[in-house]
Amino acid sequence: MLPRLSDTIAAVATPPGSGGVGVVRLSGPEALEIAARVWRGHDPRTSPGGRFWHGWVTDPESGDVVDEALLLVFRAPHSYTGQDAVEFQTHGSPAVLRRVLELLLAAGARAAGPGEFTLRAYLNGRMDLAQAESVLAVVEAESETARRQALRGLTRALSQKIEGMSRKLLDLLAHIQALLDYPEEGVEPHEAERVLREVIAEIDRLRATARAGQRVREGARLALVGAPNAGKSSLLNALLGYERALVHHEPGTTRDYLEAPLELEGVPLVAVDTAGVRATDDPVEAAGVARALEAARAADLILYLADRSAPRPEPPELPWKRTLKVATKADLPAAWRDPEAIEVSALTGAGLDALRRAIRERLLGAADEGEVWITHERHLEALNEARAHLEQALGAEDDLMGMSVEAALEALARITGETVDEAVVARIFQNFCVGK
Ligand SMILES: Nc1nc2c(ncn2[C@@H]2O[C@H](COP(=O)(O)OP(=O)(O)OP(=O)(O)O)[C@@H](O)[C@H]2O)c(=O)[nH]1
Ligand SMILES: [Mg+2]
Repeated sequence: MLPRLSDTIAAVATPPGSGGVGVVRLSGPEALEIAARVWRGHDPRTSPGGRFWHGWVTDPESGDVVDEALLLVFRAPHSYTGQDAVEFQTHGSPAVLRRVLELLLAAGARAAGPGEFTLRAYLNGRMDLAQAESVLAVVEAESETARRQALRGLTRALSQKIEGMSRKLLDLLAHIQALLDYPEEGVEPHEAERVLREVIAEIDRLRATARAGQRVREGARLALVGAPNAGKSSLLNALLGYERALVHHEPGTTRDYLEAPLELEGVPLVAVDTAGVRATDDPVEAAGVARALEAARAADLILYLADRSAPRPEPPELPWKRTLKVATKADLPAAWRDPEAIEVSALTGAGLDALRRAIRERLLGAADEGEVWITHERHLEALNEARAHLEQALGAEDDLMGMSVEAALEALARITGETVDEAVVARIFQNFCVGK
């Protein structure tokens, strides 16, 4: 069940903690009325939309001033939610924000649930469902690439693609219908197969970006493994740009694994430095080696490092499909070469850019930055389903083809939220923060 639109809801929109400014939002039919009760300054009820006023948030019971503030007035439908709405900009103190919210609740507002403002925007037709999901993605974007992709969603780039495909399928459907309804009228045989294949190809282009989309949104784990002294900790530090891990010429320096967050070419990563892998009788070192191999198994991508200036070691068992080979200490004379390995020197920085690019390419595939990426599992599922129906439509009799095309249209429309059930909508908005 979705929450009621007729309540006036309030929430602190800025993150917990202190900041220069804090924002409390209010949206609903009573927004201006409730705001007026706690405001000393220009009466919001007589204010046009799109204006802001200076004044004081005031406790109506005691007359005490809570804070000096700005009040922003939005009038339906020209607001984020499409309803009458008010925003208070106060000083960004947790004590002030809590108090302002308390006063608004006492004055008749209800505490907003997660994502309820954006939910209202969606239900009021201010944005479609894919856009609403992009709002969350923008808020959560941790890297430049993630931000750019989320913004594409916000500006309806994905929605427009979906609508473009849907239009082609609707035309096809109309044609099939005409053939079925007026067989004697000599309706031209349609080019169903061409249209179906065209839309399938468009869907496949989008599906190919899904891995990249998920990676930039959720990040990936990168494990550095190799023999002791291979230069794992040195490479981690070089990628990070600061001395995070202990480096020493003694083999066996890193005993436990350590994790460090890192943004690499627009991809948010957690880099994991591990103990050097070798056979050992030392129980503590053996436990470290076991953890190293565990970290490798859990990683989305493994860097297997081997010292190029020393005899080549026997590699451990690794999932080679998700492993990049790295030859380290490239500033020293080479004892061996491997054309498959990326040569780097943590000391001079040589080869690091090539390594970064290779990591990015392995994690994101060939997805083009200029394209719309699929960033949500939900969208991918809908595309997969639409594709399956279109495959069925290929070569089917007209009436069956029509049914399959209709089913594909229904699946596509779920992405923008034209056909989607309430439970799904409720689940999507549960992931939002309160105040958005
Ligand atoms: N010349 C040169 N020396 C390097 C380079 N990278 C690492 N070293 C040296 O190699 C030694 C081992 O480096 P570490 O980064 O501690 O190696 P590790 O793989 O983390 O070693 P463990 O933690 O013992 O498994 C240190 O003396 C480093 O200074 C490099 O690119 N060039
Ligand atoms: Mg180390």
